[in-house]
Amino acid sequence: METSNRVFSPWFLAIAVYACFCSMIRERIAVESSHVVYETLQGSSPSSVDPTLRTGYHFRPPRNWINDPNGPLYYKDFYHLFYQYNPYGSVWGNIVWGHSISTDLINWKALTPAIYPSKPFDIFGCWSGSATILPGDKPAILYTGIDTQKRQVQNIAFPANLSDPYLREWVKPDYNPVMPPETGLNSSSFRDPTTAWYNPNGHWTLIIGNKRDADNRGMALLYRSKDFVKWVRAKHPLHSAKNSGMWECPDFYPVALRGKLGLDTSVIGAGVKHVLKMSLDLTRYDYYTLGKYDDNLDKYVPQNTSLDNHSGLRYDYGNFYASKTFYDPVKLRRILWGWANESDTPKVDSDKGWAGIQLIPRTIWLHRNGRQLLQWPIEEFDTLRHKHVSVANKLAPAGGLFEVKDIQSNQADVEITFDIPNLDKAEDFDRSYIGNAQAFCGKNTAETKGGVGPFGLYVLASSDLEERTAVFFKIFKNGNKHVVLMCNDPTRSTKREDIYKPTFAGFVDVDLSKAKRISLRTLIDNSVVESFGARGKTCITSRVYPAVAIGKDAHLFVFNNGAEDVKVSELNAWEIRKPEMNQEIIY
Ligand code: DQQ
Repeated sequence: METSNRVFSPWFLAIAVYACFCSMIRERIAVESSHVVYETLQGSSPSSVDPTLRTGYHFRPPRNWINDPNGPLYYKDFYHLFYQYNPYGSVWGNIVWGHSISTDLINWKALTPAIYPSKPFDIFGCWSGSATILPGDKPAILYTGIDTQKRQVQNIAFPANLSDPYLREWVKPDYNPVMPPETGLNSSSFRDPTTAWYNPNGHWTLIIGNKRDADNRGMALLYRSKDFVKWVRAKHPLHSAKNSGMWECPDFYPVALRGKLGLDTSVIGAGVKHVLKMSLDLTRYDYYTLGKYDDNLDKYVPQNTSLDNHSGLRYDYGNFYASKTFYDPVKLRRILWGWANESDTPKVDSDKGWAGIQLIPRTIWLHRNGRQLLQWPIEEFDTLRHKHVSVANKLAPAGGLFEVKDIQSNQADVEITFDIPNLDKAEDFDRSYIGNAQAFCGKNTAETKGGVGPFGLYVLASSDLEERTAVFFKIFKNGNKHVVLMCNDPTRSTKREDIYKPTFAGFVDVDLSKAKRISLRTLIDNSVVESFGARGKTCITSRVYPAVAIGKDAHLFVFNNGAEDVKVSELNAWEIRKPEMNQEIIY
């Protein structure tokens, strides 16, 4: 099979040309398809991990490689997170389900792997999957196994002991696989079962990611079961889109039309919309549509404001992939977990002894405009805030910048609101970039002088600003409306030249004619920059590896390279404490 440490490689060019994603080729130098095995780097971990650029407060195991979050669930007072894990190295391979527990989703204790190859139906790997809580508070996991014939098959596992709140041991019945690839299905593009929902017509329903080779059609295959053991594929997929390639890690869930409360995955009815997310292997981004689920036909139709292609909405416009949500029955919210890969070379990852993190869990809900989702770090994250500085009503003059001092900003949380008193100097937006923010920001960097903006933050910056990662906004006119872009520019994030430094960007759906202000929250954690624009409307994550701006030598600046002054009406920044992060393993 395939593997990868880096998501990005020359393979992408060939694949993308084939798929006619020509504009993307310009944006992303290279994207590597999943599952490339670096044989020489397996089992070559150093004796201790290199702490220099390692994240402090993002989810990670004690050492080695991780990828997709799997089967998040809540059971008997504990949150559980499983994840794709290589016990033998810091590149992809030998995949098992790592397992950790928490009472607050921020402090984690590591357990031994929950699901690992041990049977003919998963002997070559235990790949991604999801948990469903069955009636009587009984968790079940469905996951993809790689069987003796290297086929992708879907298996079920149950806790060995329901009175163990840690759910340490899982049993895989011998009647597995419960969903083998039937004749006609490509057994190497058949994976990642979702959480099941209960259809009022009397059956459990779930989807599995798939690709039909004939027209490169990505699909969400639909399966039904009355007893959760015998599963039958429906004639039609829940949804599909031609030329979209393999749909990895699909997710399907309801959101309330109003308010922030989340809904159990089985909620269906008039007061909800549904979200269908797929992780496109071709581009390595997570896309979603909002739409209507018809439970009689088991069909999903995206609403007309949701583009059902690679120009559509993304959870995050940066390094964020293979995400999964779950319903938190304690705080009645839906929580999103996403994986951020490294952007360093596999050899360096291997030498460091670690690779991959899960991003800060985000509460996710529908914006009242019904057109998009909003995301915000879970409230528990704020308990890690300590030393604090604030700035109020300070000018960021055209062409100027100022430093935010008195906190150590290599592990920090920064919230800032920019007031833009005058939009007259906003330039006309080049309409050829409509739908392609990333290409625009790739050309127009943080240094490109503009009318209104670029303004924003330089994070993980050296004192002389030779190294810096810019997170910023730029505002344009389009007729009598404004176009707002949010960009993450890592091109000067490090002096090292062997690192992949893609510029990421998204549009921000805000109406500046009402309130001429825009907010930004950025979580900085040594080698990750995770940003939330306009209270979670547009999110961008990137991985950066400074050579100088490390630890105490990392600085934080507010800059404005536009021709118009902007005002920082409010800035609050906190140092972030290190939580308990999987230090000790509980057996
Ligand atoms: N990662 C898993 C697959 C999934 C991919 C293997 C997505 O199940 O499709 O580690 O990153």
